[in-house]
Amino acid sequence: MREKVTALTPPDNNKLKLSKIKTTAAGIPAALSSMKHGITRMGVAKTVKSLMMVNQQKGFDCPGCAWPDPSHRTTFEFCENGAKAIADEGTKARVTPDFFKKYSVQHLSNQSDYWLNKQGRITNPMYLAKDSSHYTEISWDDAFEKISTQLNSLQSADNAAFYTSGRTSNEAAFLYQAFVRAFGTNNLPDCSNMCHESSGKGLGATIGIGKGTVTLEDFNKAELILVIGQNPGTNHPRMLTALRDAKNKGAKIIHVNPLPESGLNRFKHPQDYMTANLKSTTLADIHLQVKIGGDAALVKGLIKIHHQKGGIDESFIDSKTDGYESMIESALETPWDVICMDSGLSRQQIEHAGEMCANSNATIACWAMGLTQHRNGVTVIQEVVNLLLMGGHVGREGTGFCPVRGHSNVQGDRTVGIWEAPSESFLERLEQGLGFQMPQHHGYDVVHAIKAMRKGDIGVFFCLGGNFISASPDTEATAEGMQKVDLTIQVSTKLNRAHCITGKEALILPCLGRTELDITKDGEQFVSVENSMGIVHSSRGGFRPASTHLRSEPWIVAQLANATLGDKHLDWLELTDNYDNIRNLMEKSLHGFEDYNLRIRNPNGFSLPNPPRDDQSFATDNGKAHFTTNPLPNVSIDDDKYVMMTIRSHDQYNTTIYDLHDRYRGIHGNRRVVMMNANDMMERGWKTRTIVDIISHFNGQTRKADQWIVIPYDIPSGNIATYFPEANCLVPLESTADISNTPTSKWVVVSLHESNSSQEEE
Ligand SMILES: Nc1nc2c(c(=O)[nH]1)N[C@H]1C(S)=C(S)[C@@H](COP(=O)(O)OP(=O)(O)OC[C@H]3O[C@@H](n4cnc5c(=O)[nH]c(N)nc54)[C@H](O)[C@@H]3O)O[C@H]1N2
Ligand SMILES: Nc1nc2c(c(=O)[nH]1)N[C@H]1C(S)=C(S)[C@@H](COP(=O)(O)OP(=O)(O)OC[C@H]3O[C@@H](n4cnc5c(=O)[nH]c(N)nc54)[C@H](O)[C@@H]3O)O[C@H]1N2
Ligand SMILES: [Mo]
Repeated sequence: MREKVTALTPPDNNKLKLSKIKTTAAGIPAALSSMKHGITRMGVAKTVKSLMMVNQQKGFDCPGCAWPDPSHRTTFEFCENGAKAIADEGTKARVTPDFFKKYSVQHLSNQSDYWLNKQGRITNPMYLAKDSSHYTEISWDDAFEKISTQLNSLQSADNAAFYTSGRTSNEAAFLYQAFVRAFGTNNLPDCSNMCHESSGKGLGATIGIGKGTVTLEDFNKAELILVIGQNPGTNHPRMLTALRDAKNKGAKIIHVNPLPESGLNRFKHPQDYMTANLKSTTLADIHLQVKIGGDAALVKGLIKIHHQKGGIDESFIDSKTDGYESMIESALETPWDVICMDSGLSRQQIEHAGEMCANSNATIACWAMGLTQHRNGVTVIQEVVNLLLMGGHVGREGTGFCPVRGHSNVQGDRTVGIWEAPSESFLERLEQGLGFQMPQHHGYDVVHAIKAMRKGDIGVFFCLGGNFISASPDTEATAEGMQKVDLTIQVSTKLNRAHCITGKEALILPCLGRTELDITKDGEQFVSVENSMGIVHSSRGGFRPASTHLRSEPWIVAQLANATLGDKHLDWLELTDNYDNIRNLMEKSLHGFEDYNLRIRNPNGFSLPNPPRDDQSFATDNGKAHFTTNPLPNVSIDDDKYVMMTIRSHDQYNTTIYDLHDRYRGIHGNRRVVMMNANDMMERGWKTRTIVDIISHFNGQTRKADQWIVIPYDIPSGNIATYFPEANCLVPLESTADISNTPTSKWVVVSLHESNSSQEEE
């Protein structure tokens, strides 16, 4: 019998240690940490070899993030957190069939995320039968037989959903969407729905492409760089090198964030020590410590000042845009007291930053989850678009939009068809290339997939990577839905909570990671990925796979398709003998992939078409970039409540917890903390380490998470921060961004209550 499993992340009951917030990012501690993570998990030789292969032209793309590689690379093109991602995949530890014999699913679900990940690489396909307590080994053939039987017995293809996480290569993702559409549905939810969906929607509607418009070279030409709502020191460390270089060439940087994130303060490139250069660089010229959700108000203020101080590109506005008059009128009508109240900033601070915008001839705006995961995620990005369009800061050197993507191929996955709401023209081209008809009606995104599961409308849920249970909002609601599904399948490298909270039957299909050799009938294969700046390039693994039973993602998808549909749509198996075959098909089916097999062999890859960047043209309804007029969001909350954002620590990759430290923020050993303003703590009579329960409030419903440790932190009054995935149980399923439907992981209204029992003693 299967016993009750735990969907909520159990705490690691270690002692919390606090140290000062770091003012300098990277430096020697980062170099040491890279080596330590590598050596303890992979050994010395593999650590050195892997660090020399990552992001090299003949090596593999770092699975850490989607930041691009410079065309003139050094021998070491990695950062501390990329090194951790590689060590995590290259670990010597193994999760074998014996491991699953020893531990029941219930036992596993009681372990923390940190423990689960630490157990190592999954070595064999595993099956969890209905009502059974343990996974048992299964052959690949039997696994595909089970999946295809279930898929083919569904009433409608729409009773299946197919999730993708953003590490999947272009080749695997393209084949996967082709299979899903041949099967008959557009139910292709992906991690992007929880991530940069708001950026895609916001940019698509205004500049005609849902992607960024800058290149790495633009950073060297920029006069002003806005870094809004992101923590590059932790999540995109190689971006700090680009910011440092920009800074050395005279650019100014404005950091907009409720937290004083260390990376934006001072940066010391670890490799500088090799040249005995001991200086660190100050990055941000000003830090605007905006209140959570206050960016829309701030940008309205910046627009007002920009308008007043000049620097407006009238000829660009006249010839290439529309909507300026109404946008500017609305900004000018917005009273300063509202702007200051909502943003939490003084008029003087905004004036200073606004003048910097007006004085810059070349501005770049970068952002990440601090903007996208809000109810107004789409419109706040459109405010940033308004600000840059005013000065014509797009499609010129040193200017443009830079949504900084998360997963290393999340952008590529969408480009090649992982899209639950495909446009007619996209489908038409796919149909032409692939030669079969596709379903036109849109499918489920992440939140709609969870709702469909909860209604019992999903019979098969297939996940190509990721950790759906822990990444999704409202953990308990998601778990309830997942447990109603008949069969869930996880294609995975490492153990995670999604292997514990499953459908009635479940399969784990273990796959090769980015760093591993992929050899097919036709020899060694490489795959391709697209970085955050629209450059498509190759990635080739170099290590012996963690187990002989592992298979590549393209192979797994092709077997799945063949078992389910036979070869009536495509010869799936032949396609994966040699990935050039898949790329030939992609060339025929996708815009911008001409001569794919040739161009992907360029050492630096190639750029996809990007009309705003290429020639300042905008593929919108009327060929103009649109200024938009957006009302300010309502950011007022009751006096006894706080706004909570759920963020990443320095030692995690999304739901993968590498370790229990958040070095730059000075938080060590325990992740169950609430970062809180010291005055707010005093008002409640709370000291450091007071234990509280958090209750989130939404539409009259409440959700509760017990036993969190309060610590004082440099954060605006009324705001608090917690780590995800622990706090995900507090993010309401219904609380999503308008238009993009992204969960509002950075805007959760909560109350805090001193807990009766104490978790730890000093
Ligand atoms: N090492 C490592 N690298 C990663 C990841 C990882 O987990 N670990 N994850 C990858 C993925 S998938 C992604 S999407 C990216 C995520 O990269 P980030 O977006 O940098 O990640 P978060 O930790 O969510 O940080 C959000 C930042 O926004 C700020 N913020 C929150 N709310 C607001 C707001 O209302 N306004 C403003 N201005 N700022 C706000 C927070 O203080 C924080 O600094 O990183 C990618 N890279
Ligand atoms: N509260 C809150 N929730 C959030 C966020 C937040 O900021 N706050 N951020 C959201 C964001 S931006 C994102 S992108 C999502 C992330 O959501 P996901 O992408 O679903 O989650 P990950 O934690 O990145 O997935 C980790 C798992 O992927 C598997 N994996 C790793 N490498 C590979 C590989 O090469 N192939 C395959 N098949 N599997 C692999 C491993 O088994 C690992 O356990 O979470 C979202 N959830
Ligand atoms: Mo993400």
